[in-house]
Amino acid sequence: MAKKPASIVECREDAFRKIFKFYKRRTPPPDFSDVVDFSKSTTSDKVVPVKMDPDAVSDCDAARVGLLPTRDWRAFNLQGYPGFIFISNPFLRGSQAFWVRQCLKTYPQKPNVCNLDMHMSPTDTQDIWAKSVRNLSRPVGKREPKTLLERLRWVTLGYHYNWNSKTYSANHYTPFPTELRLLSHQIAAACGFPGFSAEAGILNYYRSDSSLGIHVDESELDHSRPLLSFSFGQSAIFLLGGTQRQDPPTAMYMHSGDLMVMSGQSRLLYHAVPRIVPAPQEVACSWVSDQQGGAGVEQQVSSEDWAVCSKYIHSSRINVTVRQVLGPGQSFPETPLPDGQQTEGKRRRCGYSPEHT
Ligand SMILES: O=C(O)CCC(=O)C(=O)O
Ligand SMILES: [Mn+2]
Repeated sequence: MAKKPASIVECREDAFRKIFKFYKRRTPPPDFSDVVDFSKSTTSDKVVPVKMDPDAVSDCDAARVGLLPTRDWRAFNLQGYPGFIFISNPFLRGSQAFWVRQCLKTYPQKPNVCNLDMHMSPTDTQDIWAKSVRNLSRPVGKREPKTLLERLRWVTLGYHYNWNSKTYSANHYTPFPTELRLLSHQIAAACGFPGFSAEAGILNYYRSDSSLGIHVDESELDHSRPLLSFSFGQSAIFLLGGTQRQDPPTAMYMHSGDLMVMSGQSRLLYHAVPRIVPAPQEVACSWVSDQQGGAGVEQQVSSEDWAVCSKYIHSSRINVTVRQVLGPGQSFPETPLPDGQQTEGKRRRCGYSPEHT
């Protein structure tokens, strides 16, 4: 067969990056009309409604972690992406406040690990929330330099992801947060993965100008388990591609409260976040009352804490991914690779934690 001219090969190789750059572009702003929006009652033939297993999670267990009964979830498959499930905000009204508070106040605390630990002493990163709140209440204009909360980019939980070697290891583990484990367990069970065990978490904190580069999540040792992703705050354009960089991705909105489950053939697909976009008005308006009125998890959030959280999510986005690292009975390889070294297969993540333009 005749060899393709270099320009055509390059063009095919660039398919994901081209679309990534298209959505990242500031001037002129891109046309968003092709972006799938699962929050709208869409009739697109790409979007296929799917029913959750009604018996997998009791209404009481769901409510305990702030979820609607599974029969009321609006869940979808996407044509061409077997194993990909999108659940459009299955949270009870008001319960996102609890999860946002956990992501901003609780999970950045020790013994969890965050980006600030890379260049600050443990004492300086000891109580990110308290140190930031103190500064946030200063008069506007006298708030330089940025608070630690504003400088937070990522937090890792459970088996702490090593960004250099792109691996997890047995000797860098701290207990995975119980309530997030429970939430993940229930979502996975409803999607047909009753044995899911939340072992590692990566939280990404995005400002309005942040993006997340094209990558595949393949560092987990068992890929037969789903990867769960939760979003809070501002919306994102999420790109879901194929197994090759030259496969053009599908663009979709991820709004506050939305969940994604990447499993089966979709577990190892290229994906990226080229852009953060303002939350639709009805979503942002619902946060105003998020801390009031209910009888569930949001009641654990004080109005002082909610004032800080609500201010934060009005300009930022938080994404939480939860992963099972090991299969049943599996253990880490005896001799982990030295720090900074990686295998060929692990090299596909680039620009992994949020970047800012
Ligand atoms: O922010 C997102 O929606 C994606 C995050 C992600 O892909 C990751 O943490 O691996
Ligand atoms: Mn990812």
